[in-house]
Amino acid sequence: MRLAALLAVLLALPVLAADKAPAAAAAGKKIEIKVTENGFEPKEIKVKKGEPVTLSFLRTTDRTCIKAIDIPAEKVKNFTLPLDKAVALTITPAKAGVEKFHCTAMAMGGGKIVVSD
Ligand SMILES: [Cu+2]
Repeated sequence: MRLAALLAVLLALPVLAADKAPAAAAAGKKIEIKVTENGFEPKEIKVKKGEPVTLSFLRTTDRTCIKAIDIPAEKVKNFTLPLDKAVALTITPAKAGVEKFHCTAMAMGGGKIVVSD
């Protein structure tokens, strides 16, 4: 009896995992951030701890130094932002707090990812 129950659980597990994967992907949030002459727009975004979020960056100007960015807390370094072409980056912030993002060249731009519990 116990063995049968255990087998039933083991057989059910992959099905449960397969069920959950698409839901989790669908729940993944996407946030668009533009890089204009005013810098990052928006400068501050809000996300939840432990939830994957896709940041889509679109740089629309050559007139700032923000041509590549760093997000030190996510170990993102020199992520290149081509002109007029959106590029996506998925992160899953592990703890609540504020993660900064800025230009690679001079650590400018003052972007903030506010991570809540
Ligand atoms: Cu800069």
